[in-house]
Amino acid sequence: MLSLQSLHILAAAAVFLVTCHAEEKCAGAPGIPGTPGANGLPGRDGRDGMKGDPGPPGPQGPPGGMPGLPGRDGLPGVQGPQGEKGNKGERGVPGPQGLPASFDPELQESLQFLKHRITRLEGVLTLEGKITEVGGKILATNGKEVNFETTLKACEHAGGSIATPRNKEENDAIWDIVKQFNRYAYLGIRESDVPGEFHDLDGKPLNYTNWRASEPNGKGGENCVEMYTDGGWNDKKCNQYRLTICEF
Ligand SMILES: [Ca+2]
Repeated sequence: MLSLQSLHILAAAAVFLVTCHAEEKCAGAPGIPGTPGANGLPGRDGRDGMKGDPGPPGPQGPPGGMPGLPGRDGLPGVQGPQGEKGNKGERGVPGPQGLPASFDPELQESLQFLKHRITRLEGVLTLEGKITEVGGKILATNGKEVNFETTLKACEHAGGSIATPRNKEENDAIWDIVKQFNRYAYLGIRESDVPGEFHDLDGKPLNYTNWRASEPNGKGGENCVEMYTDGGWNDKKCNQYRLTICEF
């Protein structure tokens, strides 16, 4: 039993269907919405986010807790002062043996060159009266007058020793310098523990002497020896100022 209203709807629908057939395209009537579908699978995880700022330091732990890990090394300190010089090392192993000097032409040439130069230098110094050669010795003065101890030091400092005549030839050579400067000079001779007995500075007895008449006469009171301007010797106190003459 269709109601009147339903008939109207069917009639409209029929007209509509006819029109539809005529145009061969139909706009369907909106259907009834279906039921919602089931939930899909969960999506994949997203990428990691950026690292956050460090958090504030935590509160201090209770007293008596375990010590923390050691901190990092600090900056290097200022350089300390230089240490003391160490002990001298042991002597090294000797190197390989070289050619004998007589077989080494280069060395021989150098020696000849040096010999030539030294001979010329000695000639100049002798000519100017700076040195006197006698036997194997070279005698020289700096022209200064000082006491005995200072004479010893001055000669040693120059690489030599105080003039000590071992024979008449050497005594004459020293005498030449004494005459040239017209000053007395101390010799490398001293009185021994026995008064009146003199020896050289090594403590050896004298093989040559040239005492003046009635010298030595100090009897233990004059421990040094000076050369007069006549070349003779006199025992004398060591604190006088005498011409420095050294031998090399
Ligand atoms: Ca005397």
